[in-house]
Amino acid sequence: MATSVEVRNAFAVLAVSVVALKVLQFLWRAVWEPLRLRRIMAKQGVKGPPYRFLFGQVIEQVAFQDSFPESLPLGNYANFSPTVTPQYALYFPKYGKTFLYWRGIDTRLCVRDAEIAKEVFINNHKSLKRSEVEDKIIGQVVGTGLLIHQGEKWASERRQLNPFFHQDALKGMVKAMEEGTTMEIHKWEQTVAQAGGSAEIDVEPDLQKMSGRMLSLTAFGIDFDKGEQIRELQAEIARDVFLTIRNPAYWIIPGYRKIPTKRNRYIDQCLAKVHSLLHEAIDGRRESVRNGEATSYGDDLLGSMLSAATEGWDETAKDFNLASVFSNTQLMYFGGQTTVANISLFGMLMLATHPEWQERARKEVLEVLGHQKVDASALPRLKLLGMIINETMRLFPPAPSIARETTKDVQVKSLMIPKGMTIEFAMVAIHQDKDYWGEDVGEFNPGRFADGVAGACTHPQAFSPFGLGPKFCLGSNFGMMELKVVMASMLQRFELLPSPNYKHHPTFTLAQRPKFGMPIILRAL
Ligand code: HEM
Ligand SMILES: *[C@@H]1O[C@H](CO)[C@@H](O)[C@H](O)[C@H]1NC(C)=O
Ligand SMILES: CC(=O)N[C@H]1CO[C@H](CO)[C@@H](O)[C@@H]1O
Repeated sequence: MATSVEVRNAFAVLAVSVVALKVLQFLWRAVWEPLRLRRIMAKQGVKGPPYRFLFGQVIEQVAFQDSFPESLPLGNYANFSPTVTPQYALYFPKYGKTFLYWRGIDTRLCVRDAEIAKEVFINNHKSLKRSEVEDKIIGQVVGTGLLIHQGEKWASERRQLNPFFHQDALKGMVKAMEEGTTMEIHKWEQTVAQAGGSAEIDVEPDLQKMSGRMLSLTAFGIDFDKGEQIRELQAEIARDVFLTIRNPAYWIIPGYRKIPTKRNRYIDQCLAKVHSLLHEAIDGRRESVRNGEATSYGDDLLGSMLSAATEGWDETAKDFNLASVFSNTQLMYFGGQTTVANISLFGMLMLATHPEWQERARKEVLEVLGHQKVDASALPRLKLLGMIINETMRLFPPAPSIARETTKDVQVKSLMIPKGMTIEFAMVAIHQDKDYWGEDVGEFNPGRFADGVAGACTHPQAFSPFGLGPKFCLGSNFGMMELKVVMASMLQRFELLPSPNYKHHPTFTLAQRPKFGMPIILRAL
């Protein structure tokens, strides 16, 4: 019979072994793997800064990012956006079209070559998975919808969601989009009128609200006030999550987000509120159909999803159930709101600083619409506006990069990318590469899109604001429509002038944004 001492000793040995195993595993991931991947890439001529234990280049990048003055010059946009993607400005000029760097212990191959990007993200997409490091960050804000899923679950959700984003389904939403713009536009009209015809307004908070309201009205319909609250909470969460990952502790303490620091607790509180608002909206609609108050779930996005969903809340089940409605509403809310807000924001800046394009765009809007409300049939005829939006997304793509991890070795022409590598598609850097765009790559010139994307650049993947491969943005048409509605409504009413108080300093939290807001002078027409 074992004595209690023997039992205790056995436990001690077991505990020590478990700890030792964990330590070894960690060292393997934090030392062996980075150096192994570095060696394989170095042999193939891919270079980069040296691996720094645990932190990689995080500290260097944050310091570089913080070294820039508050206000950067406007005009040359082919500078690898150093305040947004410091890694590109630091290493592309030094190492060429591909380089290796570390985000914490995560080894990343940065690619500014559209052909390699096509081979990897489109032709070899089956050998990729989403980056766990990245999903741990972004998943806190967007939840677990389509964006995060892969494999069969992704394919079945994507099939279910696709019909809601077909051109025909979207046409019915233009009216709600237009309604979403009216509140801020009226506010601006009043402010401008009271100030005697022209006024300086920080349009950032207003465009955020406008974009949120457009989505609330199309997606949430009758519950649009819940949508508003969700938008505000998600913005808070995004800000705090991104402050968290600037802290080196995040990168070395496993489970850092579970430590009850003030900020961690705040993020959790906001998340809990988002969840309860989503539950209220979903339960509310189901309740009113069940008790006969309503005959259907409604024809907005939430209603359409609810009609298609099966009962049950199983996130892992293959079918499109209530958990899928929940998570995809949370995802679209964030994915659809900040992107559109941020593009319209930089679009306004570009129009204010390029009066010749502003004039031409206004002329087109007035020819197509006069002073009528924007409607679905007018949108395809706003061609110049489409070019201006594309040129804005080229220079200020809300998602400046897209990352995936290889699940097996991938051979791309003469380059062998080993399993376990994170591949970072350097979208904003490819958008700024003169090899694809020509000598005027640093200028804002919507004219380059006169013959569409094919006429603007020399490689189809050199312009990828909506991503590339099967996970291409589901809401790209939806977003383009919203952007046209916003820009057209604005151009009908105001002349935009640059403000001397604007400080150009784009940053990245989960999408590009101006660090110090976006004051623009609006003058009534
Ligand atoms: C107009 C601005 C927008 C831009 C620039 C944009 C950009 C992107 C990008 C780059 C991706 C791919 C991410 C990746 O591969 O990791 C993506 C995915 C996605 N976007 Fe958008 N987006 C926009 C608007 C919208 C809107 C308005 C919605 C919905 C209402 C939306 C919903 C989605 C969804 C659901 C996915 C995931 C697709 C999948 O994984 O299959 N987006 N978006
Ligand atoms: C703008 O970009 C989108 C997405 O890549 C494309 O479908 C559209 O044709 C482009 N429009 C113009 C005018 O270039
Ligand atoms: C105007 C606007 O909505 N800007 C947003 C851009 O994206 C960041 C983060 O995703 C938001 O915090 C900004 O509010």
